[in-house]
Amino acid sequence: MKYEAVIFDLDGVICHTDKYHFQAWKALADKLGIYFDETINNRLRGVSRMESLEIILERYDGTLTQEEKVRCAEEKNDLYKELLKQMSPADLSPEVKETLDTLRARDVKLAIGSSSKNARFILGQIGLGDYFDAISDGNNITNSKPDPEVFVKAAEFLGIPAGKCLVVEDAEAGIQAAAAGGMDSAAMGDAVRYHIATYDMDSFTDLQNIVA
Ligand code: B16
Ligand code: MG
Repeated sequence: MKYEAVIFDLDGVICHTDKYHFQAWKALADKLGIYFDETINNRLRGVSRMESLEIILERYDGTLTQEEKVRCAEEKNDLYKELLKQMSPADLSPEVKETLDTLRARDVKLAIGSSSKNARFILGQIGLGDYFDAISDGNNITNSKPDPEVFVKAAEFLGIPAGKCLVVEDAEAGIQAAAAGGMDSAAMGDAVRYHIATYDMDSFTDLQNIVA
């Protein structure tokens, strides 16, 4: 088999939390009087929480101390976590679950490689709390995508060489991170339009053919 492991990004691949990120950042932006829309929100895909805040503050007239920035990020995250409580196993699509089960039945190792510090909570909400063989997330990295660290760690946790791992991503920075880590990638959603991945997918089930 060409790949012994598949490392999945979480937000935008396994499930969709964009609307909750948007709502929570919008509430903060409104409070600070900063313009914020879906296009700016799109730039936050795969980017860490503090880097996301810096992108939002590009349109801020004043200046914030580091302490104030940390408080803003905490405030956004508190609201985001409240919103995440609405998520349930119904937010896991049948095609995602079926594809994961098919890959597992072929003895492919399955891992998460997410920038989010809330990854384990989200996985629990959608009923995949104990599902993956390894989870590499925002809590075990110091450099975020496009740095390959999150995927390199996932491969290490699995004990599989990078050349035998396939990364599935919806963010441009995530595809770049996979390449920087010496891994092939499969793009879905927003990442498809850049045509920089090893494979561009139409649907999640395409993975069943890619990992043949
Ligand atoms: P948190 P992913 C990323 O998750 C999101 O795409 C990105 O929008 C978010 O800022 C980042 O996680 C950090 O999330 O604030 O929960 O730590 O796509 O890498 O799974
Ligand atoms: Mg993503």
